[in-house]
Amino acid sequence: MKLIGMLDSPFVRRVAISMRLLELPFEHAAISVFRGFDAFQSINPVVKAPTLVCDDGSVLMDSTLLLVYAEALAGRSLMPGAPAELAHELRLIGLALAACEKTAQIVYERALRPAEKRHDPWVQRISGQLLAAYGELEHELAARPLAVTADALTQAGISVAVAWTFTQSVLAAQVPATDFPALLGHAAACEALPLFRAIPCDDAIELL
Ligand SMILES: N[C@@H](CCC(=O)N[C@@H](CS)C(=O)NCC(=O)O)C(=O)O
Repeated sequence: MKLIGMLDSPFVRRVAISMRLLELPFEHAAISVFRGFDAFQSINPVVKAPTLVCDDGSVLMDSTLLLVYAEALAGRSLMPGAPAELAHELRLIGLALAACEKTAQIVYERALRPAEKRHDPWVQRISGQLLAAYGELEHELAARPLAVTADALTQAGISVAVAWTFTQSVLAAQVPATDFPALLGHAAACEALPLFRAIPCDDAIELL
């Protein structure tokens, strides 16, 4: 099984950390969807990170779908089974994924779109959505902290920490850490775990 994509992508990183936690062996190929476009395209013509090449040759994409497959392989889930707990978990994951998506959109706007073609209302909109996602997450974590030990970590715990670290690595000025103490504490505790340290968010952000 081979996971394709850079670890500076939160979508790739949450899958890599989850697969490690699920004790699934896999190879990792750090191919960029930008700098490595041709190599990526030869594996997955759609060029989406993460991509998973299964042992039978199937090519899967989308982090959430990869995690469905990984959990089926592992025979266990990183999510609670009881509906009320699951709804809470899914809400946190949805907020974290929205934060990742909005962060990536802002990075793409800044790095890829020529300045004269930027549309400020759109940038304002996605910036507001990003802050809204982290505002909601902060509220949730302040009321009910997530577990941060390797044996109690859930998918929400992983995805929230990965999202926060990603945004802080590229947009720290736009999302001041001091405004989000619960998120800061959760991510710091997760990033200190050997599991997270083994799969670091690449320092050299080079457009995912
Ligand atoms: N919903 C997808 C989002 C994945 C995504 O947007 N990945 C980015 C890298 S961070 C990508 O593939 N960008 C290239 C593109 O969309 O053309 C997931 O959860 O995997």
